[in-house]
Amino acid sequence: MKNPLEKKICPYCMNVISKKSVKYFCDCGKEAVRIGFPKKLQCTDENCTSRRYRMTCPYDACKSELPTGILDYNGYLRFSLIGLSGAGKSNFLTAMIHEMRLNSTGRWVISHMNPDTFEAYRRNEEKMFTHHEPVPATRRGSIIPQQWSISDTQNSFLGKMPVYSLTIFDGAGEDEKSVEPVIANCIQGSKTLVILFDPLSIRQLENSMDKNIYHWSTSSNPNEYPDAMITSLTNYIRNCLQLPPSQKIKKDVAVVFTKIDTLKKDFENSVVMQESPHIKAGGFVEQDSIEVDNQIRSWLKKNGQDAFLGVINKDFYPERVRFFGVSSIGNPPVAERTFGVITPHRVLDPLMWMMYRENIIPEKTKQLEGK
Ligand SMILES: Nc1nc2c(ncn2[C@@H]2O[C@H](COP(=O)(O)OP(=O)(O)OP(=O)(O)O)[C@@H](O)[C@H]2O)c(=O)[nH]1
Ligand SMILES: [Mg+2]
Ligand SMILES: [Zn+2]
Ligand SMILES: [Zn+2]
Repeated sequence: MKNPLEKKICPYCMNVISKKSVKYFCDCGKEAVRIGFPKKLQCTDENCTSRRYRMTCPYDACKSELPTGILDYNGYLRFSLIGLSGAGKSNFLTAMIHEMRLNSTGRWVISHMNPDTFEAYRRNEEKMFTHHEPVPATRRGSIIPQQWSISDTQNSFLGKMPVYSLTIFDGAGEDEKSVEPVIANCIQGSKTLVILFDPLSIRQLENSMDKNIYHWSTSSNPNEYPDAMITSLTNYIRNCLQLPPSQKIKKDVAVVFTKIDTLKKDFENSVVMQESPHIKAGGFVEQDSIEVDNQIRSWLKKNGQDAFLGVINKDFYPERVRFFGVSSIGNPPVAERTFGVITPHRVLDPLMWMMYRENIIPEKTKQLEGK
């Protein structure tokens, strides 16, 4: 269970907020104050009859409306999806929320905290799961952090159901040159950085794979130097954190290989291609996750990408890094911009790892088939 005394943070500017510091505004636009016993909100205009109030961030540069209940959550998970354009961030996020909503065996209930979050998700979900098309590329300037809450319906803390706040930031493909303040804030405030990497961006794979599948799965050009791509990303993170090159980045890092469906030939029946065990086990199966981590690292080495691992080791603390393999659609696309049946594969693994690291879910051992 999480520490209920954990600092509360504004999900937009990432500054610390508290019950005392937040501001309230009445529907009429005037400030509202908490008075009486028990404390009740009241408009500062004595003649106002409105009874609807908004809670806002106290920082002048932010003043964003805060999701109701933000001060009462049991824990906060905040992560940013970072990756070059076309890495698969938005399809991954959509599949992840979709799986949490529909396939988490009823234990976890995920709810949006504001209408914008749900609308952003709904649009992408419809594209992917109804029309079987990839979600559109994310536009710069249109980025909002998504605010979700996760309720653990099978647990209780002092008689209450634990609820965790989940702030997710899905940016437009990162490039080193420009760092927008909203992105820098989100990266600074993230506990975990989720670096998404498209294995198809490794040039040599282009020739070892079905040409159609390759082209239907990539929207960017392959690259001779995947390690340099990772360096661009870590430089970008450093810029956001204003961190000199001599210091490692002090964050948990999930390095997520996307589009793993296109590598079935390479991974065959290995663990990464098998169904994820975590949700079924009701916790985090550390052993499974370590096996997946090893398999992805070995695959990189086999494909001559030791330098990739070198950059990760140099820029992050090795004990805070975990590799994952996911497929947001489960199978390669069947035509240009067309998905077939969508069966997301292991898309909840990185989130479950974060929940495990935050003591929200326990460690479980691997269950044998049929048990
Ligand atoms: N085979 C396969 N292709 C995928 C998968 N996920 C995404 N793709 C392909 O990758 C393309 C880019 O995916 P996006 O999720 O839009 O990538 P992004 O990182 O959000 O890109 P930007 O918004 O431009 O930063 C999609 O148009 C799909 O063609 C997957 O799981 N498998
Ligand atoms: Mg995107
Ligand atoms: Zn704020
Ligand atoms: Zn009023």
